[in-house]
Amino acid sequence: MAVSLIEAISDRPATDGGLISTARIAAQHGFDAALRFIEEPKNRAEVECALRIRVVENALYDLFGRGKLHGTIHTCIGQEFSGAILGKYLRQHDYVTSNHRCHGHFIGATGNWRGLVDELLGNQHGVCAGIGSSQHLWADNFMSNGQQGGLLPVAAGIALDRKTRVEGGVVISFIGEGTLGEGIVYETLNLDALWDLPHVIVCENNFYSQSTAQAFSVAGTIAERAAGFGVASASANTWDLPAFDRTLKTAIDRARSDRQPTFLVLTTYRLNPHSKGDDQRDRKEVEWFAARDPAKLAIDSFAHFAAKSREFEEEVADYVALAADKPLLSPTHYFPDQRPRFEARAPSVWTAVDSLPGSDLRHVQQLNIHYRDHLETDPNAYFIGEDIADPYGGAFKVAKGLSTAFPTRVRTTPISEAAIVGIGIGLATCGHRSFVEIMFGDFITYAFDQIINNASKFFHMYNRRVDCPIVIRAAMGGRRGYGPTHSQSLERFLIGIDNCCTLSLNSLASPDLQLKRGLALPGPVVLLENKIDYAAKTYVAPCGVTVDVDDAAIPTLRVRFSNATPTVTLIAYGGMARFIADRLIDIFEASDVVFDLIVPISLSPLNLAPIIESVSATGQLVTIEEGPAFGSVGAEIVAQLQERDIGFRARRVGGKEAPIPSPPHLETAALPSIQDICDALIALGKADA
Ligand SMILES: Cc1ncc(C[n+]2csc(CCOP(=O)(O)OP(=O)(O)O)c2C)c(N)n1
Ligand SMILES: [Mg+2]
Repeated sequence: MAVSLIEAISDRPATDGGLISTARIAAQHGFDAALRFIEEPKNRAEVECALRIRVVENALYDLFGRGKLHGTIHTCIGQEFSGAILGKYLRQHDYVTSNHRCHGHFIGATGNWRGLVDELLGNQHGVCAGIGSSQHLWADNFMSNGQQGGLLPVAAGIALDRKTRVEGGVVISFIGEGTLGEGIVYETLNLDALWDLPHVIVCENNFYSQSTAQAFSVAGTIAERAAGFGVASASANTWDLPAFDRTLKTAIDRARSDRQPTFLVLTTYRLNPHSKGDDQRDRKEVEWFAARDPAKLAIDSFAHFAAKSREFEEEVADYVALAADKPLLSPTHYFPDQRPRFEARAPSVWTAVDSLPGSDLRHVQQLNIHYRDHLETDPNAYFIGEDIADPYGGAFKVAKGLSTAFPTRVRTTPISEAAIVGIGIGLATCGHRSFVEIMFGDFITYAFDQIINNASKFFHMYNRRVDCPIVIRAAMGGRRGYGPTHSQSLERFLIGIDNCCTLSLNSLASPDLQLKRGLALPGPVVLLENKIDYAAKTYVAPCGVTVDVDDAAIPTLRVRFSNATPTVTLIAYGGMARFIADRLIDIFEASDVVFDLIVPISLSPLNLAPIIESVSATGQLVTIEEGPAFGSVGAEIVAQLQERDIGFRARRVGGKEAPIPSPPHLETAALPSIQDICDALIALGKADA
């Protein structure tokens, strides 16, 4: 069904915001002004930049149409002046983030059109060696990614860095009007305003979101969205170029000098399809705007620009011919070292934990001291989260005293898990180790886009040049009666995230010992603390039981009976580890089985060495975790051991596949019990017989 602006708007008269008139009036009136801008000698560089963008986009579109580009592209034909004028106001430390329609912004910001062409042709000279292609660019303080709105909080994090570390540095982010449907836009606006961030968000309103006319995707008015947050909003369009030039300058100046955000709504129109072959717009409507195309105006009206355009066409065509023969990135360069930092090593060297410095403080106090030390020794580190400011100090008090000691770097935030993780990611890409607290682990789900599409992907997709040392801390686990949305253990979802380390702390040893080198990792870390463990003091092994730690960078702990040979390996982590350790004797007495309890701290990647060592000796394995066994850490361990052809038999014990209920008797029934563990041990024994 063809949906034109006119048809769309006639359906929605109350909310059309005068769409057709806005666009048409902007184009009609602005067109004269465009001429004034174009003929001004001082604007020559910007006009030429717009023509360069046009020529490159035409070339790419042509290649795409002929099947010479892999994947997809979104050209900005008709919208070029947006990127072209941007370049005029950028300074060395400024940063630009963009979206799927990023080519014009990239060329405007960096001038590196050759690197862009190489990138889209997929060769190794591309700005990211051809890995990300059209939508995933990183170079010279420019970053684009393909999920709508997902880079906005990252940009806000970079803006926080620019505000505190870089005199006058600002961040400019581009989104489309269709992206106004994403909640992350509003989380970011809120934080931009609360923290006075030097962040200019340019919302390019081209009236369509893929195939959907604005009347079907945007309610109310666009500019007033920002006003509600107290963020200055401004309007401009890509026809009245002098006004856009002034408006953009004012917005960037406000960020640079006053350290204030601006939301700039830029009315524009794309003349090409969204991507290719996906244009259902009324042709008359497109033609109407094509007749008012400022780039064409420059070419048609000025011999200089016509000549320039031809010159660019030749230059770009020559370059495309050259680029087509350039070498492609080899798979061995892209995949040389899957999980290089955590290679399984054997045999493990074990040390008794009680021979190492211990602590009789509660786990929460030990964590507090641990993070305080981090903030003290690393003046660039940030610690952010909901309700963490003093005197409250966080829901579980891990942050107690930190905001008083480090008031600029320890920041309490609104309830915006996605945005605060995004801000932590932005800070991390600028070299700040950032700790972001998720009050209840269940709510890390809000931040999944940030973790999966940003933090975990940056390093590889930007060709190994963007590290993201964020630590996302979350209070995980049940047994406190908090009920279905505050008790779940989400490890099985987290371990599936590539290039992201999932660590699970326990109270069998001090956090310092468990994290001795863990937080120096260059990539993102999800660090799970356990709600039950917070109140516990470090485990003291009963007589005849020892706790050992191995020598891996992220260690594994082992609890074992001193004078007996284990016949089964138990594996548990997080709060479950302490739950079992506190009941070792009960389990032994009920099952009559001598076992090793192996407690990994890194769940992903898994260090298999100590597990292999134990299971090779026992031949029997029981994994125990609070989350259901389906698709779990236990499932992964069993699969990996199986692939190593160790003869063993296994059982997995996990929680019920149901929301965790609040009443104690039901919650207890939902989570693994000592009886469940004994049953698994006995079942293994029976299978052996
Ligand atoms: C989170 C997310 N949902 C869906 C998509 C698929 N998608 C790519 S572009 C696009 C339309 C974006 O519209 P708008 O923000 O107006 O930008 P424009 O394409 O008009 O420049 C959609 C739905 C996506 N990339 N990200
Ligand atoms: Mg749009």
